[in-house]
Amino acid sequence: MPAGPYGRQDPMSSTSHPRRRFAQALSLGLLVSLVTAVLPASPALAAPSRADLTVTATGVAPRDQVVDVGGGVTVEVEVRNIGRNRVEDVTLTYGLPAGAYFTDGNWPPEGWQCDFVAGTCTYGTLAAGASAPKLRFDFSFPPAPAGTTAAVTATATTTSSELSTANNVGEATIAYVRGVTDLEVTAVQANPAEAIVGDTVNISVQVGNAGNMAARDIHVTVPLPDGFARVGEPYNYPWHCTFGTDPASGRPAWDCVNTYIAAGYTPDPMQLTATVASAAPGDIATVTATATTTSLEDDISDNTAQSTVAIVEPATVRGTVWLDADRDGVRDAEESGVTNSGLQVSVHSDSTGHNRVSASVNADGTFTAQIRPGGVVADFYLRKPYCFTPTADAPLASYDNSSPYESRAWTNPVTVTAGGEAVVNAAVVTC
Ligand SMILES: [Ca+2]
Ligand SMILES: [Ca+2]
Ligand SMILES: [Ca+2]
Repeated sequence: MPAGPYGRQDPMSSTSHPRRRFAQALSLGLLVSLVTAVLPASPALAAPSRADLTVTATGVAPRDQVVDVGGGVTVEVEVRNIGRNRVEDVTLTYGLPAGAYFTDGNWPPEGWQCDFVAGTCTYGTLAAGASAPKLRFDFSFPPAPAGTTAAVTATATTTSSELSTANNVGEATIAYVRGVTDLEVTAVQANPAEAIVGDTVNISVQVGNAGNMAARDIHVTVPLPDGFARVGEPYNYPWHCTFGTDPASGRPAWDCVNTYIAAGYTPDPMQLTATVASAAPGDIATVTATATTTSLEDDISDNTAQSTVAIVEPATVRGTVWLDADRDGVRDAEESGVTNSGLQVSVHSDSTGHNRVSASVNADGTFTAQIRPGGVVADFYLRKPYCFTPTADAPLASYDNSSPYESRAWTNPVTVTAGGEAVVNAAVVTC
């Protein structure tokens, strides 16, 4: 088999003969010089070493779409130098549809300086192969029919010589879609869910906008439940709640207003308070909230939600604050309730400390209170010279006799059921 530069070499014989090796070396040298002679004509090396900016512009989902009534758009632009030389003094000029503008709050990334009124940004030197920090800006687009498109363009220029300027424009296409709001009453809560006559009920209503378009002039109507009396409207920002007559039903109702809820946003809930005035145990009071907007809305099936309050019989807490006259820690037959002590008793919810009711205190040291069923604690106040003392009959949770004028005590929690009764006592000695 012949060996040579144009033939297939036998690996066993290619270097075995000095003359053949010499011939190979000659041929190889010839080939190298041929290749060298041909190379300058190849396109890759024919290119002069110049800079070359490229620009890409991309709409950032979901703000690469805009609703037909007009709205917000976000576009990201990247400027890159794909050339072999650095570029200097890069200027990027934005092109926006008529009526579109940079919204407030845009800020150029590091290294860029922008004039958002003129729609231009500048950057210093960009090395060969380097990308400038991406520019991500928000725009407001004017109304246009759904199905149409509009574009944000960004065009780069430089004082440096460029290989091509055909790739210096980036364009982000923005699609117009139909805009629709979708208010949702996401929560109606009434606390407590079981109440007695006289209780304060806290009503909380949360309304959000699940649509793709901002909702305007939102009203939430909450009729006063039957048997309830309005107390007030605590701090409700961003809602503004008033109480009056609902024009639609002629019934007393709250009307809570919010001028604007952005697409996809759920503001803080509104809080309303009422007392159970004239209901009877066994009644179920219904709290209903209904949301409306003047903006376009297709689905109003989720614009109403309800909660209920069950009116239950109160529980009774009663007892005696008795004087342990012989100080033996036992309530003896002749030891009666303390008198002329200025005794005050209140009963409140164990878990929250709220829902406090004052007990009726009798001259003989007995008392009684009616309260919402659940875990409750009684606390006592009386004047000196009486001091509280824990006994087997009255195992206090804590007491404080330190004041020269008064003494205070708190019972352990007891649980009372609707219509049920619990007895809690306290013992005092003269001190
Ligand atoms: Ca270019
Ligand atoms: Ca809805
Ligand atoms: Ca005693």
